[in-house]
Amino acid sequence: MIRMFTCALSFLLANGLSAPAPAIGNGKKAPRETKPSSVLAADYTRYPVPRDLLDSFRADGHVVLRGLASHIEREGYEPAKALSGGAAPAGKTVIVNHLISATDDRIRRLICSPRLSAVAADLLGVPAVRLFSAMRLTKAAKRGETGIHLDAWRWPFEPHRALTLWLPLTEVSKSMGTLRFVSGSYLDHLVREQYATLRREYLQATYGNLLSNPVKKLMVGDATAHHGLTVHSAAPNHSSRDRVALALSYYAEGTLVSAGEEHKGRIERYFPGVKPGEAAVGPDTPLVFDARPGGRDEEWVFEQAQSE
Ligand SMILES: O=C(O)CCC(=O)C(=O)O
Repeated sequence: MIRMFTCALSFLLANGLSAPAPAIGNGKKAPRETKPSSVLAADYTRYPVPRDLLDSFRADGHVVLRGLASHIEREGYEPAKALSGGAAPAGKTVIVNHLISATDDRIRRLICSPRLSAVAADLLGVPAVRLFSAMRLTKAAKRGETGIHLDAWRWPFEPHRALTLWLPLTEVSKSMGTLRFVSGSYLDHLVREQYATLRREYLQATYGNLLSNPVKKLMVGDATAHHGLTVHSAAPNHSSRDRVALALSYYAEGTLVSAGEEHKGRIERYFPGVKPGEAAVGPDTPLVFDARPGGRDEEWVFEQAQSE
């Protein structure tokens, strides 16, 4: 609940709208902030996804978005980077820090940013999206590759309209472990129908040779986006520096909770009280972009990519 509130508050501030007036010592309400803060308002700028990138996301299930995070979003990079990471658990190459409950305003503005969530909506060809997870991913110097996988394995909802934005928090080159994708894999019939039961060994044997790395280098503010059913992995970090990135996963409003037994624990955690087949709405999966009629972002021109 708190998370939903703080995302909503970040949104209000980013839009220069009035936040609820805080109570002051004598019980009276403090005067409302009526003027938008130009700095925060600047957060709410549109990143128009060019048609060719929408088309290539539809065809390939991944795309590179240069300069996606404006300077305001990047403001959140420093505190996100500064979080202490701890050690990678045995057998893992990447340290994961969950940021969804972060209290630092700059991190909250970053993970709830309408600029980022609007791009997720445009790529998916839907008018509204929820944020499912926000993770800082650290691959320490000299650590090996992130195994081939599907993000949908971890998602307790139907993943056909869902994606992850991966934003490096420091400049990264290919040799530091950027993501590698199998183009078009998210359209494979088998992947779409049986993603939950496919094993890593199967993905490796079937797609391992088809993984390709679309970029030599990503600057701070650049991002890659991949569909939840795109087969992918990440290269080893050959450098002597940690590779730190942010992964934000979004799903379309209207998505349903999955039916499989394997999702039971996550359904209880993310969607308490919601049954398989019902709308995937939970207290920790805030609606971060809504351009439906009457929705918060209705005035934004929605660049409708054809729905799948
Ligand atoms: O950062 C990594 O090494 C892996 C990230 C990944 O696979 C993802 O964000 O889906």
